[in-house]
Amino acid sequence: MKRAMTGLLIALVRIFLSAAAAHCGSGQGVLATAESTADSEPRLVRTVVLSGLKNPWDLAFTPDGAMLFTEKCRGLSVRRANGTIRHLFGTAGAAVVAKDFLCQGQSGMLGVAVDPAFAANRFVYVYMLSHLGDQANRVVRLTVDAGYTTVSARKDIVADITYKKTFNFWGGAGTHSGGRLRFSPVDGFLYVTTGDNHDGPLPQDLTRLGGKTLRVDRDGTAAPGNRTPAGGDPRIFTFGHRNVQGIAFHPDTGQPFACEHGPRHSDEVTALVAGGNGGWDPQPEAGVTCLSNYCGYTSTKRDGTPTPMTDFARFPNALRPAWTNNDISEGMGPCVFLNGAQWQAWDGRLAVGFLRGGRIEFLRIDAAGMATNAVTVAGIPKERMRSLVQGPDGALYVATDAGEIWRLAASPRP
Ligand SMILES: [Ca+2]
Repeated sequence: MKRAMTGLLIALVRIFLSAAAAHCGSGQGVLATAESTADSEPRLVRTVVLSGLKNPWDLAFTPDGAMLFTEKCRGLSVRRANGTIRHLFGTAGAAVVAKDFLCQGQSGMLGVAVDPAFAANRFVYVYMLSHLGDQANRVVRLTVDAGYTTVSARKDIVADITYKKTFNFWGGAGTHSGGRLRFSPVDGFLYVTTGDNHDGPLPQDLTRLGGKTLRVDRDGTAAPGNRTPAGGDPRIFTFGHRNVQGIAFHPDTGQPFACEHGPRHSDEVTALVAGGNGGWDPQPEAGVTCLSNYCGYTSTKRDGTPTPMTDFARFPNALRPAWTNNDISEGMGPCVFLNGAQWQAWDGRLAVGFLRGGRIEFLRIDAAGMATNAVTVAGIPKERMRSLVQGPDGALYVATDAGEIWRLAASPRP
């Protein structure tokens, strides 16, 4: 009851803040957080940068301030620093039409990343579903011209990331495709997150790329030091994942953290270590049957215990989650570390976005890589949070399924 009353109060405060923000005009409002009493916590100002988009999925900035963004069923576009927008790659109307591009369920044009040496090579990367070959998610490298008018020199650097081709009991084609692309600022390699496709054996199958994080160079070759278990695909960095749609690098240590969309009973943030097993194994155990041979929502156990996101009973050395979502899933998606003095008390926190949960939280991660505190960003609209990126201006950019890209800028409180 007390929890329900607290929830009601928070909801009322949010409604008030939303109404206050709505009166500020130009999509701009001064926001606060439920816990924002300390002087050292910054003020957040939200601005709507773009609206009217169709399922924006990810965004990335070039060094000169252009913002690349994807729309799941449309493709890759760019918003230049001067505000002009151009559809570069994807469906009809793009500067370059990708005839093999498919959009199906949760799959389509998902992650986008900019090469660390972009100023010299003009390389950008997208994660897209293609009907070429055996139908797969691909990491495609493109070269953007100096004026951001077109792309060229397509090279599919990873062409064999599994994709759910057909409907099964648990959902339609295209489900659980992962899709985030991020370069590590420390080692310079490209990290690719994938999903389990509602395929029971896939996350622990080291010969296929679904349910993994991958670590490759700009040509798609396995990076050195992945420590993939013997017999595995050397591009695999970690395995035993469900559906990783966020990956971020600690600003001090460079350690990658995965943000993972769980089944009904958990979401997880996990510090990744080369060769590690995330401990997700939705294939039926001996003597157990599951619909469509996938136990991800029900149980692999005779006692009915739900399949855990990290099964320490079967994998004692599995990667220990830094944070879990208190026995529910709210669809954790993107994440990024906040970095810079403008974030004051929140400098170094991990921002995580939720889809069904419709909110952003800032997690404090301790020296051991464990989350010790979470602050909910209040006063922002409740939307499905699809992408979180810190821009070159130090602000947090947010893409929502509803079709907007926001800028959340931190500044000292007056
Ligand atoms: Ca796990």
